[in-house]
Formats: sequence, C-alpha cells, structure tokens
Amino acid sequence: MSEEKPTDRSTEAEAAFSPHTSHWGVFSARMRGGDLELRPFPGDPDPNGILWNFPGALRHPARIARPMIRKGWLENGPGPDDRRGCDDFVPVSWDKALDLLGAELARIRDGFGAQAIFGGSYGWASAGRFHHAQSQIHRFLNTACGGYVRSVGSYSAGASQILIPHVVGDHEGLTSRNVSWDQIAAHSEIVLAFGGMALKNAMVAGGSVSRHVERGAMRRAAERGCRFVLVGPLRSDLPDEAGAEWLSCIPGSDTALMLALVHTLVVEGLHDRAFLDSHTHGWPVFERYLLGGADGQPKSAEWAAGITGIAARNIVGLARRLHGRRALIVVSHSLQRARHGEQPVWMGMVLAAALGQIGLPGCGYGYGLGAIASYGRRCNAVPIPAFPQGRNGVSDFIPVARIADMLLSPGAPYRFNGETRTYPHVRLVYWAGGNPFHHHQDLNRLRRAFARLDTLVVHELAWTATARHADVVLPCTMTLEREDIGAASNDPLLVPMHPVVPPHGEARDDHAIFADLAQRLGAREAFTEGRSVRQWLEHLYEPTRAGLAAKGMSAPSFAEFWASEGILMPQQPDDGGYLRAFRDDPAANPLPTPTGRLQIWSDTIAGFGEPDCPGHPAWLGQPYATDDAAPLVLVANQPRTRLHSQLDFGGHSLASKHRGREVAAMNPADAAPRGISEGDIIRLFNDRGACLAGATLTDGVRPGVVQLATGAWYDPADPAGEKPLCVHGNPNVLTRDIGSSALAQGCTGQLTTIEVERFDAALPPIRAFDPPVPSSRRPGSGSVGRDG
Ligand SMILES: Nc1nc2c(c(=O)[nH]1)N[C@H]1C(S)=C(S)[C@@H](COP(=O)(O)OP(=O)(O)OC[C@H]3O[C@@H](n4cnc5c(=O)[nH]c(N)nc54)[C@H](O)[C@@H]3O)O[C@H]1N2
Ligand SMILES: Nc1nc2c(c(=O)[nH]1)N[C@H]1C(S)=C(S)[C@@H](COP(=O)(O)OP(=O)(O)OC[C@H]3O[C@@H](n4cnc5c(=O)[nH]c(N)nc54)[C@H](O)[C@@H]3O)O[C@H]1N2
Ligand SMILES: [Mo]
Repeated sequence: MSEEKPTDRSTEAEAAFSPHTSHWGVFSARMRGGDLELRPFPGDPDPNGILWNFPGALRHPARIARPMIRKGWLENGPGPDDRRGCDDFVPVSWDKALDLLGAELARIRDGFGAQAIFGGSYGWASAGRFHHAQSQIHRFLNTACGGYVRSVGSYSAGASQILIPHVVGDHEGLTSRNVSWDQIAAHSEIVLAFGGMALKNAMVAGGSVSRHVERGAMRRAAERGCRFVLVGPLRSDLPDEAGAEWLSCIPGSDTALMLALVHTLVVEGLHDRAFLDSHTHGWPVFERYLLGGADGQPKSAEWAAGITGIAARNIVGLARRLHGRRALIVVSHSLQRARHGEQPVWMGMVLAAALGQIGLPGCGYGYGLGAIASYGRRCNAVPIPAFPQGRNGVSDFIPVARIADMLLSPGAPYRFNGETRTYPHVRLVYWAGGNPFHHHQDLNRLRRAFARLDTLVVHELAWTATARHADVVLPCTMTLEREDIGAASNDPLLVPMHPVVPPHGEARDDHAIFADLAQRLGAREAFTEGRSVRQWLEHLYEPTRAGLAAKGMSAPSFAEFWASEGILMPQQPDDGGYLRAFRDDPAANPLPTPTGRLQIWSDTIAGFGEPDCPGHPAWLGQPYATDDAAPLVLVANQPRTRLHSQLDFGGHSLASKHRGREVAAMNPADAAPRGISEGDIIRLFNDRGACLAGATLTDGVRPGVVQLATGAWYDPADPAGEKPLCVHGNPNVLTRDIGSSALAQGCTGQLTTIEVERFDAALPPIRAFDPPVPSSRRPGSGSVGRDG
C-alpha cells in the first residue's frame, strides 16, 4: 500500500503532470511558476475547449475564501427576510460558522422534523465519485438529520423521465444503451434530428469522458453517404461535419411536423403496418385522430405547414425520403424542456414506429442522442465507484422544477404522474453542488420564494448568485484541490484524480465540512464510518477491482491504480439494448409497459385525466403565446463555452462574451426594424424581467427567434429592486416557472416570449464576479449590498 499523501504531487515537484478529469473531459495538470498548465488526455481525438476555463478560475477573486454569514441572519437569527440577495456578509471562523449552523439544523430537526429540510440540492457539481456533492449532502442529511425532502427527476429530462416508462420502458436504457455513434457511422442512411445534435452539447458528460467521438462519427457517416436533416430554429445545432440540410422550424412546433410526416406516410401507404401490428399498442385510436376522425382536422402536411413554417411539399418530400431507408429519428432533450414537452418525445417514438425501424442498427428512435456525451456509447461491464448515501427517513419529495411553488405555497395541492400531492412546509434549504440561480426559471419569483425561508445554506467554490442569496456560505474546494476517483458508467477509463494545488484560502472539502457538522449533531462516526478520504477511495475502488477479477481480467490493486494514468474497464457489447431484443422477439422480450409493447395509446395516462397530456400524442397548440408586447421567441439553450454556470469567470467563457455580457443571436430581419446592429448591447424583456446582452446578427437563427444561452451569472443592477435588470445576460429572468404538464411537471426553461430593444443608456458595470465586500470592511454599511 502506498504511503503517499494526497498533497505529495503538488508540493514535491513542479515537473509531473497529474491525471484528473471533469464533466468535459480527461486531462492532466500541474502548477508551474504559479500557473496552472493543462494537457488534454492524449487519447482524446477532439478535446473540449471548456477545459480552458480552469486556469483563470483557479485563483480568481470570485472564489470564496472563508466562511461568511449574512448580516441580517447573524444579527436577527433565522426567519423570512427580503434582504436575501442584497444584504452584507460577515466573515466568521469555521468553528463559529459550524456551531451556528449545527444549532440551526438541530432546531429545525427537533422542532419541525426532517420534513422541514429541503436537501434536493439539484445540480451537476464536479466530477469525482467520492466528493460528489449531492451524495455527500444526502448522506449527511440522512445520517445527521434523519433525512430531507428530496427532489425527483432532472431539469434535463423532467418530462421524458416520467413519460417514457409509461410508453416505452426504462429511460436510462433508451438514452444510454440504444443507437450508438458507431452504429450511425456504419449503418444509418438518413438521420432526422429534431433539435439537432449540437457538438457543444455532445462534448459534455456526467462524471468523465475520455474520448470525444461525436464529430468523427458524424463525419464518417456523412462520408459514407448518410444524410443528416436538422429540424430546429438554429443552424448550428448540427456540426459542419454532418453536412446537414437545415429545415428551419418555428420553435415548439415539432409535434405538428411529426404528425404530418406520419400522416403523409399513412395516406401514401408507406407506413409499416406489420411492425405497428406486432410491436405497438393503440395505433387505430391514434390513426383516427391523425386522419381527422376525432376532431375533423386531418394532421396533413398542409395543416402542419401553417404551424411549423415548413412548406407542405417539403414535409411530404421528407416523409417519402424517410420511407424505405435506414432512418434514425433523434429528439433532443430541449424539445421536452417546454410546455407540453411530453408530446414531441412520445410522437418521435410513434414516427419511428410508423417507419418500422425501431431496434435495427443505426435506425429507429435515438431519443436524447447528441444532447450529451453520456449517450450513444457502450456501458461499462463492471461497477464504478459510488459513495453510499444512507437511508432517507422522509418520504416526501417534489418534482425537481417545482421548488418555487413549494416554497411559495406550502400545503397547496398539485398533480404529478397521476397523483394529487401536497407541497411540504420547508423551513431550511441546504444546497451543495448546484446553482438554482442558474437552473431555475423566473428568477425574480425564485428570489421571493427564497425570501420566505428561515435559513438558506450553500456550499460553493465561488460567489454565485445562489451563494449571494444564502444565509450561511461555506467555501468548498474545487476539484483540482482534492483527490478522487473519476468515472462514468459509459466511459471505459477509470481515472485517479490527483490534487494539483492546495485548497484556495480556507476552503474545505464538502466531506470535511459535513463531517465536522455531523460531529456537532452527534453523528460524525455514522457519517465518516471512521475512514479518511484515502481510505474511502480505497473502499469505493474495491467493487470495481472485484468486478475486474471476477471477469478474469487484470485487476490492479488500489496502489497500482493510484500510480497509473487511469485503467481501462471492460464494456458491454454495442447490442442495441432492450429495443433490439424487443424487436427481434417481442414475445420473449416484452417492454416493461402495461401491454409489453410500444404504447401509442396509454390507458394509464388517459386514466389520469390530465387535459394537458391525453392518452396518445397530440398537437396541443404552441407551447407559448406571442403577442405585441412579446413577439419574439427566446431559445434559452446550453452554453458552448462552459457547463451551465460553472466557471463562468474562467478564460474560455469570458472570451465568448461581448463587452462582458453574454451574446444573444438574432436574425438581421428582426434586428433592422429595431435599429439593432452587430455588437450593440440589447435589452431583452417581458412581463417577468429583463436582461442585457451583446447582439450578434446571423441568418443561422430563424426570423422571429432570439437565442441566448444559459449560464451568465445573474447580476442585478439593483439587487433590492422588485424586478431588477440583469446586466450580464441570464435568460432565466425571462423564462416561465410552470410545469411541462400535470403529468410530469418538467422544467420549461427552453422557450419563452420576449421583446428586444437597443440599449442606449450608460452601460451598468458587471459585478457578478466581484466578491461581496465583508461588512466589517465597509464604513457605515447598511443594507445597500453590492451597490455601495
Ligand atoms: N432557461 C433554461 N434553464 C435551464 C436549462 C435550459 O435549457 N434553459 N437547462 C437546465 C439543465 S438541462 C440543467 S442540468 C440545469 C443545470 O443546473 P446546475 O447543475 O445547477 O448548474 P451548474 O452551473 O452546473 O451548477 C453547479 C454548481 O456547483 C458548484 N460546484 C462545482 N463543484 C462543486 C463541489 O465540489 N462542491 C460544491 N458544493 N459545489 C460545487 C459550481 O460552482 C456550480 O455553481 O440547468 C437547467 N436550466
Ligand atoms: N457545452 C455544454 N454542453 C452541455 C451542457 C452545457 O451546459 N454546456 N449541458 C448538458 C446538459 S445537463 C444537458 S441536459 C444537455 C441538454 O441538451 P439539449 O437540451 O438538447 O440542449 P440545448 O442546447 O438546450 O438545446 C439544443 C437545441 O435545441 C434547439 N431547440 C430548442 N427548442 C426547440 C424546439 O422547440 N424545436 C426544435 N426542433 N429545436 C429546438 C435549440 O436550437 C438548441 O440549440 O446538454 C449537455 N451538454
Ligand atoms: Mo441537464
């Protein structure tokens, strides 16, 4: 066993590059002359530029250096407070911070029960299987507080995660073990991608990714003659390598287009009746609706042309081209991050079923493919390390995107997946590893929701808006400052993550913070099980080692693994997963749906009686309403130069901004009548809020659409204001905080309606990355916050 200490590599020599990993790729790093040097993993054919956010971020002033407590909370104790987000902070010692927080957790736990604590703590945190912040906070709340109200589902796929089990089967299997990039390169003849497969998205994976293969696979497919067709509002949603045709459509109209494609197949007799008969349930009811028998309106190409903005003849032509070819239907997550988001996911399956190719190599339904590097690959055949979270003593939960509803309306009823449920009364919210001021919608509403709490606790590595709204802010280490094991369930490389630098300021690992808090609540031993970090890593490594040994493969000891650059794990065959098995023999391999088949009609969903999610996929109208006050559709998609809001203060992210602000793209035809030119600062606004952005004009954005990526840190000009202007460009001040439907209650942040104007006033400064001034250093400080 190695006696090496965690910090050896960073202190000993400036020479060695140490292996490490991130959600955006494997790399190695070292410190040299005070600078961080990075090298992408040599086996990676297409490294992700997001790596270059690390060097500038490491010691940026936006890092949190010491524990801080909000002045109002420190002076007046816990309780609802409108000053959250515009109050001063007081630096305190770790002991004082943890004493106060331990006492507050005990007050809530003993006075109201663990069901008054919300510990959902949604967010991507950092790679690393031990320091995984969500696992750490959940284990802490389970062992020291008796549990917490959790959240279910994700912001990524809130609608599909609920729908898919009713109509197809396992969501994870559909996305992660189905049509692969290798199959596309070898077999597909036409790939119809709703929402595209943007490389910016496909180059990020949860946990780790050693090889970015997507660009190469699309290039190989295109060279072989495969045609890629992109349906969406932005041309950049497929890379140049795909050589795609772009069918520019009105956002939110995909279900109508899919219906019209199937309608064309049916009226021309091109649908695969044999497959529909043998592998699906409910086609006759759906066909009646399709042909107009249910509502008098055939869902024809002419009908869809008016809704989608795509000419009828192009729709008919596309349907004919899909027929008789090895066709793959891809639907990106973005389509379901909208009102009625269940419909395009369900209808995409029906389109693929009508073509009869579900389950064939490179064909059928590739839901989610290209949204993220975790999909379209092979799954590992041995377990990867996982930190045990313990048992949650609280059964209550909320759908993840309903947090503001819960805080604003405790006790109120809501519908979810066929049940009528009630929002719990939460008094303390504890967040580690997520940024609700990034991920949630209608941020001005979220601020009102957070104002209701007794206490908001946040562990963060930097002064995000969430940290600025907290009462207790505890500085945590960044991944480069600690040792861990990096792995993802569909990447073969297990990475020993070595620390590259000592922690910033007084920052501590989430685990160390929770261990000391657990001590104050009488639960240190239960939380740590007496293990040091290194002992935990060895413990978590063991199931992987044993899995390798059981397969008769080389099974390195932990010490050997730790001294390596990473070890390879075996992977499962690229066998098409459960849909292939079902196609080949539906009787022997039924789907886990009520009928064992693909459900084009669902008795279960129909039985729930939700007007916004009927028993078969349907066109329920545009998921937003434009009007004179908000005539443009905002597409708030994922950012290219960072993961969500992470390291927005890093060099790669900053370099993509214009005069410090996020860049919004729009069509010249929309810019001209508004007097907007390339490079102008514009104001995007609607009833809910307003933000600034730099304008870029391009015909790669459909007229009527404005694109502004998520992730610029919320930066209110007047933090105490009712609806302050975000001077930096966070689109979530504009988005709507409503569920996708009463079925799934998924996040609907992708699309909203806005107006845009040129901003001619004096440009307000960006303060998002300035740390709050400690109140002890501010003469005569009051409640002015960062405006002083
Ligand atoms: N309008 C709109 N909104 C959206 C979306 C959209 O399409 N449109 N997309 C949604 C989607 S798909 C998602 S997944 C969410 C993402 O939302 P989040 O996952 O909440 O976003 P991140 O910026 O990744 O937040 C992670 C936070 O964890 C912190 N962190 C990193 N490492 C550690 C650590 O080790 N410990 C601790 N304590 N903290 C750490 C980072 O600094 C960062 O602030 O956003 C959603 N929001
Ligand atoms: N670089 C980077 N990569 C990421 C992330 C990141 O933050 N940064 N986040 C990761 C995460 S957590 C997730 S869940 C995935 C998300 O994966 P997605 O949800 O697929 O990603 P988005 O970029 O939000 O949307 C993709 C595209 O869909 C198009 N689109 C939007 N609305 C519609 C519509 O109504 N119809 C059609 N046809 N197209 C539409 C937009 O033009 C948009 O660019 O991305 C992952 N990858
Ligand atoms: Mo996501």
